[in-house]
Amino acid sequence: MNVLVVVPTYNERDNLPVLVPAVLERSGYRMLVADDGSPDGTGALADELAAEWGGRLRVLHRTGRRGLGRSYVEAFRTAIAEPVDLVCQMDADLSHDPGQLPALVEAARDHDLVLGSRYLTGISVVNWPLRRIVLSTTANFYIRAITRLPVQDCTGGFRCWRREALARLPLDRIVSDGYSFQIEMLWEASRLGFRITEVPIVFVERREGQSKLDRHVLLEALWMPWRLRFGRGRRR
Ligand SMILES: Nc1nc2c(ncn2[C@@H]2O[C@H](COP(=O)(O)OP(=O)(O)OP(=O)(O)O)[C@@H](O)[C@H]2O)c(=O)[nH]1
Ligand SMILES: [Mg+2]
Repeated sequence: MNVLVVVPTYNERDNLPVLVPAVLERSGYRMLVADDGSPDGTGALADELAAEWGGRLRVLHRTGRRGLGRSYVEAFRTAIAEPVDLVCQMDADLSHDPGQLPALVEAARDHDLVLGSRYLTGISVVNWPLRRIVLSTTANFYIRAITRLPVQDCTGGFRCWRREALARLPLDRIVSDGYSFQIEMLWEASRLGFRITEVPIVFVERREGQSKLDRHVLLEALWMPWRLRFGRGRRR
């Protein structure tokens, strides 16, 4: 299987040099970094890493308004035009363990979308303060209750798509900027009747750099389930 791993970055200069070799140590894997003009120089660092790794790492330098959703949409548009079987997505902050990529890839043999799930076997998060655990589990409960999406972890960013399936998603309809992007993509995948499954992952809180989770991102994620359920047609 040929795998392209898409990684959005904003101020991840301490994390990216650790992540890249950990992903690319496997043959058949390539990476696409989508940097949003990080003030800390992550983009330039990514270019240096790309020179080191030859054609296996490419960097997309975004201009214009920054945003996680926008970055993913742009990167996925590039990814679906690539000659790969699978497109994975993961955070750059080492919260997602590259060692768990093969498990996602394996499950994608007979699924269109594989979700790395923190909530499949209890709650698998390391170093999260209690308030983050409460926030995330409550958010997931709330999102599932409104959207009736049949999965445990609707907001995670560690996923694997079959490229052909990803190419069928209406990327131009995606409006989320923050991490409610993950909810929207999952909703569209579910509407299209994709074969979706979850595999357990362990999520480790970032050690370096800062979280970009802010009030706007949270409000967007609270609003999005209602918008999806009532504003954009019901799930089949
Ligand atoms: N290109 C781009 N990447 C972003 C943006 N915001 C966040 N990211 C990246 O998206 C990934 C997830 O962001 P985080 O800040 O870790 O958000 P989070 O995982 O929800 O929050 P924490 O759990 O606190 O780390 C990381 O790789 C970030 O660098 C953005 O506006 N543009
Ligand atoms: Mg993170």
